[in-house]
Amino acid sequence: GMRRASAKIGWALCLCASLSVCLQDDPEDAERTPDLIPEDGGAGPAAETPLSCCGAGILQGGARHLWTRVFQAAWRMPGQYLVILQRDTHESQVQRSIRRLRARAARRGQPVELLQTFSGALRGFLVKMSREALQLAVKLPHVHYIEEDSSIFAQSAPWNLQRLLRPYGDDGGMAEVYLMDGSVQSTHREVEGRVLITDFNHVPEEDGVRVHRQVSQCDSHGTHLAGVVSGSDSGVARGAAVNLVRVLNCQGKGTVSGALAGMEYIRVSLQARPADALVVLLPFIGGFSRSLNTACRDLVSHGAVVIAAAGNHRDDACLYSPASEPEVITVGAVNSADQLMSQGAGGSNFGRCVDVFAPGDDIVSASSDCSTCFTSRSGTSQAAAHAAGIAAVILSSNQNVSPVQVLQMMLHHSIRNTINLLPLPETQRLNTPNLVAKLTPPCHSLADQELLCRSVWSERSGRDRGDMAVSRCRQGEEMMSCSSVAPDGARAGEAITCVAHNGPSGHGVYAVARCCVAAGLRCQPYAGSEPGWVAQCVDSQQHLSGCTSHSTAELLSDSRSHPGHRRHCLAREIVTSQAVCCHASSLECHLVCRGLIPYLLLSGLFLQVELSCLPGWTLTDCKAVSEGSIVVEPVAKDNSCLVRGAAGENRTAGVAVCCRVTPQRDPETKAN
Ligand SMILES: [Ca+2]
Repeated sequence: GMRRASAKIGWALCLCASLSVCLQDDPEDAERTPDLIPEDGGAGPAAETPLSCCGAGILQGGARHLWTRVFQAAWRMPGQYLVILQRDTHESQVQRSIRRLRARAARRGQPVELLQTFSGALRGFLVKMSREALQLAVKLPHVHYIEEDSSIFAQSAPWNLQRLLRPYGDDGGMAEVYLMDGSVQSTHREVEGRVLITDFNHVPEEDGVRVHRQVSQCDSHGTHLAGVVSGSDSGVARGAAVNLVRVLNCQGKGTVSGALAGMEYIRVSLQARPADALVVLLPFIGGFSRSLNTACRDLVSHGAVVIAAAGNHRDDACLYSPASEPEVITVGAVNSADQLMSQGAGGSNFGRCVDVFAPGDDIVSASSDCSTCFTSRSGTSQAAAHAAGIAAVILSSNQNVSPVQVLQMMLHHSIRNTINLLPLPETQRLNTPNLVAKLTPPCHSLADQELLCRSVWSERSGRDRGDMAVSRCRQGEEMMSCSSVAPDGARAGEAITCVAHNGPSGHGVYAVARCCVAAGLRCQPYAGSEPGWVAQCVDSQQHLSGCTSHSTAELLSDSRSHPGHRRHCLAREIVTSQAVCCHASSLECHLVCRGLIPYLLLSGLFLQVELSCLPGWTLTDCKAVSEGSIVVEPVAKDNSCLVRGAAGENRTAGVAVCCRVTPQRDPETKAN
């Protein structure tokens, strides 16, 4: 009784206890600590893990999560655990940890079966063991966290054959696409000669005792996707080479541990034979997995463009992996009318973790029924395969573009504001991107010639006073503004963060960073020296791209400063202002400022103004300036800035900053 009660009362205490045990490394202490792992079905902190660990998260003090498993109970694989060790753990220490775990478990009559070791992006091992042995594993030295293995699933389902896709006109011949899927019928006429089946194969057994196994069924998902990526009639990038890494079985099911092993295989192949243009396509989904997201991030840091299905659960994509990983390009699905794909009770996932949507409904491509057969399928897998094809084309026609530049170019050429987001939950309408990916116009190379920006939304902060939300730009991007308060900003060369604070009676805030790429772009924040002081760009070469503000004395719901001049950010008495100042060759920035005007909505009269940048200019900042104390909501969406306030307040204005990098003229053209 006491044991259970103490486990329920203080998780933080339990974890602290286990940490001190780790440090002392005294096996006998283990007997005296309470259970660290909640029982199945119990409402333990593990159930909250996906939310608190997800993406650009909320800063929360307290317990270190040592144990994690997916939110979706049916996808869990109890008894199979990924023991992830600290990053700098030496190979010999990994082996020692395994031996130690086995020895300790053996003393208690608990067998531990080692299934796999990881020595790539993650250090650790996969074991089959009991819950009792798991209690011992948590206390091993060097343990970073333990994740219960879980299932991942292909994200498409057969659909009626209705029409053939009009073939696209580019080839993507320089790019190599690693497809992590089931198998592919490499002799299909659509993909013949372009698909390599690698020797990697790591899949769970099919469910059910008497599975009617048809070879063509095993191939159906992968063959269809390979066709969407590079099929000669139905493909987006018809010249791209596809390498299959088999992580899904004939039922379209795999495991997180299998996917991790597959990514390690790709990593090793890359080290042996570096590729200039590499895309990794992950057309599956599982519950939120810290280890899977880490492995994706690692592939991106090695130069791969990693593209994942958003998932077909009509749900927040942030609750799933690899969809929730910010460094991954997460793709939702739309139908031929550019509306969200729906499939019975399911449909495309959405939310801030989705980067872009792509065609994913009723897509005709290669069928594994015969070498000349076609079929129609729907799903976010198909959408992700489209995006992978587009990425292959971008990579093939632009030398040396980074993964984040590929994302920015894909967003820049997307079709805007066609999706009706009203059916989504209210909190998801604001941060779901209204963008449908399409192919870059041929011969239109943009890399390094334009300023490209996107909005990056944080998770919503908690509702308590002082709760914070953090948004981060990806590696290679510069933050040109932060739409809420930023107390610390960033120093040049460090990770740039955008922090928003919840007000005294607030209901949670978002931090929205404007993250941009351009040749030689460098941004730096300058804070006013004291509250109430003007913040300004000191270098005459720099341009003001945005203003942020915060108050240490009092958290205010109305504490936004604004760019009062071209190079200044004004601040009110107790507010510290910060100017974000950027430099790039031929960068120009200007302010757009306009008062709010009455606007009638169904719910009543509002004051509103929408500010847009002129063609060729990119929105970097969007703020509301108010002399009153009303709640105003500035929202930077795509290339326009929407400011809304309550009726009766007429001293409110919207302020936007628009910037551009003028394309460098060819000196020879100039001479003529
Ligand atoms: Ca992303």
